[in-house]
Amino acid sequence: MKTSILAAAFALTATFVLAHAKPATMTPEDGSTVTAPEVIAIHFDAPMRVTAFTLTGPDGDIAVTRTVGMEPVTQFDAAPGSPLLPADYTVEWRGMSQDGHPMQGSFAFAVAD
Ligand SMILES: [Cu+2]
Repeated sequence: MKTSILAAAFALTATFVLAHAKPATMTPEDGSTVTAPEVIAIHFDAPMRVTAFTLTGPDGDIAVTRTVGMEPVTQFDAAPGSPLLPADYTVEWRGMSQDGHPMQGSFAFAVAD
């Protein structure tokens, strides 16, 4: 009995220490209208291994260059392969938090005329 209580206490502590990372800010901000961004960024509150990043525009997926690989980072940047024309865009990402939890999110922005 005592052992299982200790195990439960340890599990709770571990969960607290290794809380999963989540996005703190995104650039461009979700729902914003901006001039064509040179970099799309996600700032995480703790290191995140970003396993997938997709930028979608009116004609489908747009090639981006990641400035980081698969290492866990708090600042993820990706640059569109060509200037973004005025339109609506969506970003979808997937990642692995350092506590082992898979995470995902999306946000959208518009490039103004
Ligand atoms: Cu978690």
